[in-house]
Amino acid sequence: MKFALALAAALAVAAPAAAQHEGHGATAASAVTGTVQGTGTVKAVNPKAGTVTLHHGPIAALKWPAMTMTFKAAPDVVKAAKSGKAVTFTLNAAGDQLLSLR
Ligand SMILES: [Cu+2]
Repeated sequence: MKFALALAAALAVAAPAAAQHEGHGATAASAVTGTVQGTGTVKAVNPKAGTVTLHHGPIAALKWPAMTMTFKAAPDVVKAAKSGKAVTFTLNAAGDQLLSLR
């Protein structure tokens, strides 16, 4: 996780983004390029809606505090998500799509 944290810090310095995330308030505007890493726990999986709900730790690159939120995800990512599982995950730059988790 040291690498991921360093990366997140680098991204936070390098980028201003334009993502407004419900629940993150007005400070969520961040210009991140590439992807964003985080860690958390899967709280719910909704294959029908194509969403995964995570309780994630703080994500410096997006200026997010720890919180629970729901992300859109591709079917294979939704399939890999298991409720209750601790995961390391990757989001898109805007922080509104879950790209992968493990
Ligand atoms: Cu969040």
